[in-house]
Amino acid sequence: MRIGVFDSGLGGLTVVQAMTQVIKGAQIFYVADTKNAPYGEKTPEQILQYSLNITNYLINTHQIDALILACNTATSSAIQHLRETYPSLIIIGTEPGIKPAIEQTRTGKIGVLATPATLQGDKYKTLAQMLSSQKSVDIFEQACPGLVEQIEKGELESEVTKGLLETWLSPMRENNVDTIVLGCTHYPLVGQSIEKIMDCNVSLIHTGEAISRHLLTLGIQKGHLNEGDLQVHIHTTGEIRIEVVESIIENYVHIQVIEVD
Ligand code: DGN
Repeated sequence: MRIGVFDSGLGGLTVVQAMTQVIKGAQIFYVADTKNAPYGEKTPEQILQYSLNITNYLINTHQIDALILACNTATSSAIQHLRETYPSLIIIGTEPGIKPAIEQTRTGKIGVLATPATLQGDKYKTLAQMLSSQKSVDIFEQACPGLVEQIEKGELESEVTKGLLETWLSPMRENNVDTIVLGCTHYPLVGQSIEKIMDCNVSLIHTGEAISRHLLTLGIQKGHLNEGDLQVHIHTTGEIRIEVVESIIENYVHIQVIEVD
């Protein structure tokens, strides 16, 4: 199976990392669109155009059978259009895991951390409204502008990053939030800092595992998976921090700079 995965930068590698735990016999072609990162402050039209350019590249150059939008922001702006444009491609997006958070909270208070674009998107608002009307929970939403940039710079544990997280998380800590949805695929990379600030009284929900299981089911149904090795090829449209890549993925074939537009 040939699987294309993309994100604005390195965050989607947290999804690839989860995929490496369950998928075998496949080639993963990852695109980090660092030239256009961050997506969180771009318009939906711009994000759709970047997503189309990357998808065309992955189809034409790597003949992919499946596409994973390892980015909440791109999913909310582009997945519908991509599904209409490429009906024969398996397409899986990333959505904040509000449903599992609502199912597992004990205090009835959950937090959602995401980019401004994800929280403002209709897809997120509809999902949050629908789920919170089914079970009475308080949702503490927090947009985190600038956090993706800090992570891309490799500043996972810097004072600035910790300071931003302290500010954003303090209302959640004061209000007994016990489950936090990581609504951006970059945020698992600062998961340990989040746990520390919340005094370890919190469960973090990220979507890499659910996406991998879904892909495994679809890949098996379509007969695309075999028993061989899994290889990860990393492509980037701009600068990339190799030390951050290597802190997420231990074995990859290469890192290659590409142009997609
Ligand atoms: N990893 C992307 C997401 O899940 O939304 C980050 C988007 C961005 O570039 N801000």
